[in-house]
Amino acid sequence: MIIDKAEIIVTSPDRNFVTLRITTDEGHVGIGDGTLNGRELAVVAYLKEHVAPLLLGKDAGRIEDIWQYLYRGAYWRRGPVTMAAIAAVDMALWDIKGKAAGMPVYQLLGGASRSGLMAYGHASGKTMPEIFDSVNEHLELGYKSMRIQSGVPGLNAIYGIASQSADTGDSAVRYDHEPARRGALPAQEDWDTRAYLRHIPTVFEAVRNEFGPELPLLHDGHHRMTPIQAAQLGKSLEPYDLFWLEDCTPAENQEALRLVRQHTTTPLAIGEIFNTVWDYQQIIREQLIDYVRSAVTHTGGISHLKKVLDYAAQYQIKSGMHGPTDVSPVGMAAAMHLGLSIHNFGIQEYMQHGAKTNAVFHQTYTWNDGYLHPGDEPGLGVTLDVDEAGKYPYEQAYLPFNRLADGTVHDW
Ligand code: KDG
Ligand code: MG
Repeated sequence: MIIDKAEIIVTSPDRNFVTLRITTDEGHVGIGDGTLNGRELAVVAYLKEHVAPLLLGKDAGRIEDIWQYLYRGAYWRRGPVTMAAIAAVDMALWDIKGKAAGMPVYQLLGGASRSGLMAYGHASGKTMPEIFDSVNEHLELGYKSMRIQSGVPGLNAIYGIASQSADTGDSAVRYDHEPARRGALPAQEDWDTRAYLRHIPTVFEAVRNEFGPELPLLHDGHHRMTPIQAAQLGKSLEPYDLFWLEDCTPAENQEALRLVRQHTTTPLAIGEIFNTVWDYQQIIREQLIDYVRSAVTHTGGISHLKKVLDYAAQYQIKSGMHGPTDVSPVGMAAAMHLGLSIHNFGIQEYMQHGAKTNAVFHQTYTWNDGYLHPGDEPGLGVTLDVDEAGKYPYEQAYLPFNRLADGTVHDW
């Protein structure tokens, strides 16, 4: 199984996706996701200029050795661009290994530890009636747990609120708050943490009153609070029994979470912008979080994220893998194979892709009654329709950014 081709395909059906396609001399083809939202072409250049030439002639079966060669051999380690590029290679090689073995990847990882993966969706709205409509819509879509993001009085545009309803039935519209095409410059949003801290507990109180105590509810703070503000929010949300509070602080300062933990029993989820086990070293060892948020796509692939999750398992910390629409169907499938096989699976984020994306990436994973399953096709179970992909050239797109009322740039 010698690698004789490594191609990078960029396509923008509903948003930009970067896919690596590896072909072996025996004709096996594997694909991997290297999409880094808003910085896609940096990964494309890293793969094209610095990785693809190194893969040619290598034995595709030596996944761990190739991983170490790309990570240690570069000298410059870690970081989102490097780790997304390595992730794309790793996923493509697992895809090939599964196809060569005639087995789905989860079988190669030890087999299924459960029959399906509980997944949460994104309910949101500017007002309470809009939020209730969105929760009802997600219940109809089969979701059994939900993230709730709310508008804040006085703020015009903030993270996580869809600007249109999903009346068309297409998820690309439902989730257009996860930016795909914002033009040549990033959109500006506004922020006021005190207004947010006052408003959010009233939202969860209303949702609990309307939908009852059982529905697992999640919330994303999107890195905006200081440790003491995060502690305050976690404490004020305790009566509403959250499944998790996500990214309450910008967690590259890992020890900040000690303070949050001292004050609240609301479970914490962190890590969608982390790339390696080293980013988690302290917060796992000191049990400062409850869920690991990394995506396979941004954390060096299946091989590396499995190591992070095995480490987390020693501390009863579970997976909560990132699954926004900027993780391609290939990255989502990889997450599902990993989630099905590990013992410490917690929950999977699942924002459904739009119709155009689904026509480019043919999927065999399934969504039934609130549970995902990666399917039983050999490999990852996703194929890329190159002709369809070719209809949608790359379009420049940026994530938005935040300013406070006085003009200061704040974490987004
Ligand atoms: O590219 C950034 C998005 O993936 C991120 O903003 C989504 O926070 C997010 C989430 O929890 O899905
Ligand atoms: Mg998040």
